[in-house]
Amino acid sequence: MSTDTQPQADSTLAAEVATRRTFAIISHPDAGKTTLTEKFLLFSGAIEEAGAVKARRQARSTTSDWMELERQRGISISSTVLRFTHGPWTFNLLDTPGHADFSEDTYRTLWAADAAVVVIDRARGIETQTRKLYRVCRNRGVPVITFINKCDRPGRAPLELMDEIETEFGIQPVPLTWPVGDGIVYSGLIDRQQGVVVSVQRTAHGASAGQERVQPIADGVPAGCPPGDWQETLDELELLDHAGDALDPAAVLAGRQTPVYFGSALTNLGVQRLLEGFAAVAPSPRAALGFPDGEPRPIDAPFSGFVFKIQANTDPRHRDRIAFLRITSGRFRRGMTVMDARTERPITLRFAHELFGRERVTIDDAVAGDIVGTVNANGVLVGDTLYEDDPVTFAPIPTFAPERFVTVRNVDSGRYKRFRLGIVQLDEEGVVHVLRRPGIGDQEPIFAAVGDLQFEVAKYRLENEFGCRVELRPTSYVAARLVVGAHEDVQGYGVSLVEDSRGRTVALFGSATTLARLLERHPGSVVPIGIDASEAATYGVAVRP
Ligand SMILES: Nc1nc2c(ncn2[C@@H]2O[C@H](COP(=O)(O)OP(=O)(O)OP(=O)(O)O)[C@@H](O)[C@H]2O)c(=O)[nH]1
Ligand SMILES: [Mg+2]
Repeated sequence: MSTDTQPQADSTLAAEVATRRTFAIISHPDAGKTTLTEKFLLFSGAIEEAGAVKARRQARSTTSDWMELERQRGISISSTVLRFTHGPWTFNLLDTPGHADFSEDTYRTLWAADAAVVVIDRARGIETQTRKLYRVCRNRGVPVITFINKCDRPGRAPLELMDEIETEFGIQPVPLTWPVGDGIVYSGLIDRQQGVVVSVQRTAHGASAGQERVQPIADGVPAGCPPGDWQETLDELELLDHAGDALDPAAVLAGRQTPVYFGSALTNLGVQRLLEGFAAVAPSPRAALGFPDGEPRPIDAPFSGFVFKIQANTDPRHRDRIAFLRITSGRFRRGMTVMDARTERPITLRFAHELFGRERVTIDDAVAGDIVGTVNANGVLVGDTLYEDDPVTFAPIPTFAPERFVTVRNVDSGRYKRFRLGIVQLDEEGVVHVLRRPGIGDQEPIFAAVGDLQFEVAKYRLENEFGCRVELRPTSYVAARLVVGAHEDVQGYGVSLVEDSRGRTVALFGSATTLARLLERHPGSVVPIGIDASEAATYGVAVRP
């Protein structure tokens, strides 16, 4: 393009954006999010063997230490971004951790998603964490597609689960597939739209995509299915047909309906139907709203995006810091220079990576809706808006109010420099929040978190990535508040005043009674930091309508 002419209209941009589906997989721990993520990759041909994403973690050469921790614990401790294509669509998938202690990470990640797949364990029904996350989606206007997993095992009656979704979530479930059989003798699905029964031949642990066996419902009892189970399913289908709830994409987008798919991530049953059904109904990226004026930034406006996650040392061979960027408008080009709305300083996005699990593929080009990781975008923080040409700022991503506090001691004083580097890094990533006491500063900071597992991760990473030896000691603090009034008002209530990384004064309280007493005497002297984890659900509305 010559420099003396106006930039050409980007004629293919809108068409490309329309193929994007950017979504998070969320649920209570252990429902099968990571397993489902792997199966999506399998069906899209991005990997040939399920377990590959996990297997890569085990390969010493590419694994990072905290992934090792994930493997040891068998849980996800941090969200993962994956990009893959299937049919006409390009998916940006965000696999989130289910554990409540990591809910802040899950929440930040949901900020970058246009839709969510909620996974429910068929035997367990709707669990606590799922309920909370569901509320977050509803309040943020994120459409939800429901996957009822583990249908290869005995579980609850499907009609009962539909009732539970309707009463608990206040949303109308529209089942598009329906389970057949008890999961032991036979496990299959009815595809209600196509009028067929589907089962899959199991492969070893569902490792590769099993061959689907499909037959019309009218052909009668499928091979291997006890006739009683078959009849029961037909009766249930009749009830569903009678209720006549049809899928209405507009109602899904408005949060009044959730399409429901049954299946088993482990045995591949129903996974492809879920993915394709999801793609058909989930929204493509829409204009994001500027903050605080609420002006939409059209997807074909000049480049803009926001950082929702920072992660360092994903690959010990590189030892770098990746800023995960959700593109909200325009086209991203490697090497482009953009403005950071917070610092009002330009930065050049030199190395951009498409993220495939923990592998990286350098990319030159991405569009609104895509998620890219830019390496060594120094100075960029979570919540920062980046833009080209017309300025814009997006809503800040709220942090959760910490409820747990420990002091951290660097045992090996020779490693002090590394220790300091480490705590700054962990603070920036939001693994924990770091608070410093006057006069002590980084010598013995306080880690603040939503849950104790965050401390375990922080300690593990300080030791394994930064080579420090640290000691964590419990404290008696139970709450933290930002001091907005006069310090003298707050002192004398047995509180400790500390500083957070943004230089704000934070009061730490040893009991809820002290806090209540202070607020009685000096109302408004302190305010919550971020949001209460239990309030997270309602907060989304205020920030991002
Ligand atoms: N029987 C059966 N087991 C499954 C299925 N899907 C997942 N699992 C198992 O359930 C366990 C948890 O699976 P994950 O995929 O790690 O669950 P997750 O939701 O990612 O868990 P967190 O990330 O820790 O919240 C593993 O042992 C899986 O093998 C399924 O369809 N059937
Ligand atoms: Mg997981």
